[in-house]
This record gives sequence, C-alpha cells and structure tokens, in this order.
Amino acid sequence: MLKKVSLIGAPTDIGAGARGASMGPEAMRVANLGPILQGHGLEVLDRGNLIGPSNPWLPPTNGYRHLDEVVAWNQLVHDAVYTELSDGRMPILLGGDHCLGLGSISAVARHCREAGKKLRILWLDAHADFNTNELTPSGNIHGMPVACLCGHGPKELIEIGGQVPAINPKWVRQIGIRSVDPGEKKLVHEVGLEVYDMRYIDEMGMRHTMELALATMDVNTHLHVSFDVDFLDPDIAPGVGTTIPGGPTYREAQLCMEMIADTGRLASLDVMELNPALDVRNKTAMVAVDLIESLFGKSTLMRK
Ligand code: 6HN
Ligand code: MN
Ligand code: MN
Ligand code: MN
Repeated sequence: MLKKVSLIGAPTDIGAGARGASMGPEAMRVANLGPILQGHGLEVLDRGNLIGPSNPWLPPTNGYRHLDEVVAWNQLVHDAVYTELSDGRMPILLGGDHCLGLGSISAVARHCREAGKKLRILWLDAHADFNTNELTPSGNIHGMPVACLCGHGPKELIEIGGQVPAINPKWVRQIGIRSVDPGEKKLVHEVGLEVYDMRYIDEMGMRHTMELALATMDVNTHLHVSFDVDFLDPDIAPGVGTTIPGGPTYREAQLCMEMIADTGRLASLDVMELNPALDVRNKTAMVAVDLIESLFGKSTLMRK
C-alpha cells in the first residue's frame, strides 16, 4: 500500500436527488480524517477542495439532470485523481455524490493502463448505480456511474478517461446491494456484473463474501474501493440522501474493511454520498472515518 495519501475534496451534490452531499468533504475533515490517518503512519496531504459549477437544481432533460455540470465536475475529479496517482500518491476522494466515481475510476483505469497494472474495483453500496437515461426513475446521475464506466452513457461522460469503455465489468465486485431499479436489474444481469447483494451476505456471511470478492488478485493488482456511505445500515449511518434499510452492521462493515486491508493492495479510495444536512451530530462522518481506519490496517490486539 502507498504510504503517501492525498485528500481531494469534491464538494458537490450535482448528481444527487437531495441537496447536502456538497458538505461531505468538510464533515470528513471535522471528523478528523487527516490527523487520524497520520496517526497510522501515513503521510497525508490535504489538497483542499476542487472548485466546480454550482448546483442549478433543475429537472432532468433527456433523462439526465445537470449533465453539463456533472461532466465538468467529473473532469476536475479525473484530473486531480490522475495527478496524485502519477505522483505516486494514493488519492482519497471525499465526495460529493457518487456520480464522481466516474471521474475517479476513469483516472484510476487510465493510470493502470499506463502502468501495466490489473485493476480491481470494489463498489460498496446499497445501489448498483447502473442506470442509463432510459432506465433511470430519477434522472439523477449518481445512479449511473458504473454503467458509464462500462460504456453505457453519454459520450461526453464516458470519454473522460480517454478510452471507451473505461473499464471491463469483469473488474468490478459490488457488495451490500439492496436497491436496484427494474430496468437497471436487467442491464446488470446482461453485462454479468459480480454482485454480492444483502441476501448473499445474510446467507453466506461477510467473511465468505469478501473471500470471494477479493480472490484472484495478485502483486500487480491495483485495488480501488468506491465506498458509498449508504452501503451501511441507516441505523449507524443516517447521514446519506438515499437510505435503504437492511445494510451491513457496524461489525460486518468493519470485517469488510479489515479484509480489504489484509490484501495490502488498496491503492485508491472514494468516500461518497455523505450528507451532513441529514446527519446527527456528524455521527455518519465519524463512523466513516472509523471504517477508513480499518481499511488502512487499524486492528485490534489479536493481530499485529
Ligand atoms: N447512489 N437507483 C436510484 C436512482 O435514482 O437511480 C438511486 C441511486 C442512488 C445512487 O446512492 O449513489
Ligand atoms: Mn452509489
Ligand atoms: Mn448508494
Ligand atoms: Mn443473492
């Protein structure tokens, strides 16, 4: 794992259905993310916040809400993430809504192409984020980034990383899924996405789930984690725009993060959809920081 990390704030809710994720980066800083990671021996640089277009809060056109602004924000995120990776630093993107996973992961994919690395993406989320403008019930582009990465989306968005599609669906593992729209579900099956939904986790347990999701990585694998905070059960993480009951408990989420840390392959991270306007005394941000500590190898006395 890279010892140098860079925090990149992307303060926007441009792709979301509720306002407030624009305050996510600052809430993560208030929850002390930087100093806490530093306490685990990492060199942390806070790059501050990207500055992009404001949210005009308009209805969708042609099945997309705020497409031009979403493209502009994703371009900014792509460039910032790509710059950190080129400098040998590990980017931690602080969202912002999950539409920005497109910019982040297209930069990671570009970096991996150039560096000859294999890419593996863990998408931790209540949602599959695999809608298109024809399938979407909302027009909100935060429901579309995985489809866009796989080449299903508007030209100006899917081209951001310089190659279409940016990724192969085979590189993705989705975990914690429990809300998929009907048309979206069909497309997820068509492309053969590897999805470990909550039913799977209920029946097989988080340990077995993560063993499968993390299998077949090697020393040459770049592991990207895209952590949508609504992955977590709303009991522990109420501060998100699209809460879906029945998510991983605190312990299940800890195990998930610890098993990712054990691989030693984590090389880039998104922390998305945190919405302080809906949170309770910054509790969701604090839970997210706690889980990120585990992702970076914090462990109990039982292991060294
Ligand atoms: N997220 N599937 C719903 C939609 O509007 O497309 C919800 C998407 C939520 C996206 O939480 O990142
Ligand atoms: Mn998401
Ligand atoms: Mn989600
Ligand atoms: Mn299942």
